[in-house]
Amino acid sequence: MTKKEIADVLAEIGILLELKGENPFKVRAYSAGARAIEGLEREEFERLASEGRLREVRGIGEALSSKIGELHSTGRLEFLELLKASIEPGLVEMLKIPGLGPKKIAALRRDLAVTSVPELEKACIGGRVAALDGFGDKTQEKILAGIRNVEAYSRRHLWWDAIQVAEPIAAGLRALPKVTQAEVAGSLRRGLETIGDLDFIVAAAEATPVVDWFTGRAGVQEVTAKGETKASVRIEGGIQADLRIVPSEQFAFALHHFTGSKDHNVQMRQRALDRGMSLSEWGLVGSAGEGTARDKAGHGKGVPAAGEKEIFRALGLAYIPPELREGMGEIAAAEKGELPKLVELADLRGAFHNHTSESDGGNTLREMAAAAEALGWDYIGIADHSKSSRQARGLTEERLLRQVAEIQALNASCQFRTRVFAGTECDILPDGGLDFDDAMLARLDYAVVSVHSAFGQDEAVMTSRIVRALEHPRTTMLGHLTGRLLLQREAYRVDSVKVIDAAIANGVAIELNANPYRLDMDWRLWRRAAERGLECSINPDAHRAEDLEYVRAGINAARKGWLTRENVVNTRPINSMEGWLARKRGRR
Ligand code: DGT
Ligand code: CA
Ligand code: CA
Ligand code: ZN
Repeated sequence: MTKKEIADVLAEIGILLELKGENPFKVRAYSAGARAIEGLEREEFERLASEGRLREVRGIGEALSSKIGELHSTGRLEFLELLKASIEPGLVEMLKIPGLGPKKIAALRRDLAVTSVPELEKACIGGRVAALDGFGDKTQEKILAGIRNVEAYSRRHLWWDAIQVAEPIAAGLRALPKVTQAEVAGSLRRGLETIGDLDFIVAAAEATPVVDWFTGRAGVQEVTAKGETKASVRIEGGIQADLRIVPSEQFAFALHHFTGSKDHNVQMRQRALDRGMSLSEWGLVGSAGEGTARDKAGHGKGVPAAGEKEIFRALGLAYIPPELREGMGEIAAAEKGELPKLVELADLRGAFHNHTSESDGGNTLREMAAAAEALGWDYIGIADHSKSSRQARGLTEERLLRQVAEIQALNASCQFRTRVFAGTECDILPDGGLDFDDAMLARLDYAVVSVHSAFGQDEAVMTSRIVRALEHPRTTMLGHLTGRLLLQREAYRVDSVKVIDAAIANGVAIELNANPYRLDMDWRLWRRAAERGLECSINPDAHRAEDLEYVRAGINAARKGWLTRENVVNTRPINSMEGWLARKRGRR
């Protein structure tokens, strides 16, 4: 297990102990231990752990060091497994409800004997939660709303999580004998930000062994349907997955049909009808009376298609990439040959919104630069939090100046091929002012400005607050426009169109925050905005070195937003990027 995984386990133990109402000192020992581990450099941790010297670290005692040792060498911990088994699963489930921490849950269990979400819901409706010490009407209302959100959200999954589950299954299907092709279709292939279920389409000469493999895999929790050529299962994380097996001559049609979207399919079918044909998951056939040959079942003879390209071509269309198949004008554009050349992962040369351990990140400046270099990036921008974001250990002017000097020294040392830009993720204060003054901002290469407080402002106030920040001459780009967390937290209320107008008018880019929970600004807004001249920066908002890979999710969303390489500023080579940043620094 890695340092980060071990720290997560310790933090989890702390939470579970607190949930059980254990002694606060014991609880604190685990959360402090987690922080102590996180604070160590990776090499240092590895050395101390393998030499059995973790006790030398402040905040790690005898009990903790032996548990960390067990985790480090075996990847398991008997203590944790016993602990989990001793807690009602309903209590752990309650942790997902916003506003409910372990301490409150322990109190609910102690005073109301509530041990599951449905029981808690009942207690809220009956007003018994509000009557408890430290709860009150407002908390009770919030819990009830939270329960309903969790229910609504638990039916869908993040694209990022779903793809990690789906890719090994698709690879496993491809590796089966007699399987010629296998793809994930559905919303996952379209790159939608959340996924209802997975849809696998397989071309195989023989279906039974494929169905057996799919339903018998380790990790299948439940087989919900099993037929000759299809099956449905529930797998790890509660994700549903559908499988369909077709003969290879039908594969392209089935893949197209089950990729969807529904709206896209409806429009494609209508187009086929308008041309005297009929399109379905089985094929594309000429209708009766057109002199087409007919098979034994009376169907017209099908148009052959080795791939989806041929299906589109047969209907007079250019190939439409799956990301665009949302029934939002892609067919008209394909007919006129006006589909955009979509931006690709390989086009990215760097990214700007990244944190280090100086604020709330998990890796040092040097580690972030090394990770960017490993990705082949020409540049990486560091944008740690600003001083008002206290919970994220935001940097004061003094600390930021020190970081700028460190970045300059690192660049001068030429240790990495990747150039580091010095920036900030500067809080937009509740009145729209920025968290740093002009003199401070002038020392930086750029400023990402973001809202991290006063989410409850009404729409007009929030909108003019953000617009004011965009009008600031030192603002380079706007971070996470709406603050939404997919499946977790609603967006704050803001007039996106007014914000986009202001960004264009002030030559400010808006980020496409590539964190899989954010993907903010939403892809649905990008096409129109980019047509009107808005520039996009695809930003991982990385808090750890491996988070830089989130740009993959960002590229997905950008493609869904019809963006080309020209629309995305961080596809620029370094010289042109420097020029673009410098505009805002009054040098040109
Ligand atoms: P999801 O799973 O909710 O994230 O969304 P999808 O798009 O993966 O939808 P799903 O799994 O229900 O079905 C996969 C594709 O199959 C869908 O995108 C289009 C096609 N499909 C399913 N039901 C219908 C339908 O009633 N009419 C049409 N035209 N296509 C359908
Ligand atoms: Ca699906
Ligand atoms: Ca499905
Ligand atoms: Zn932020």
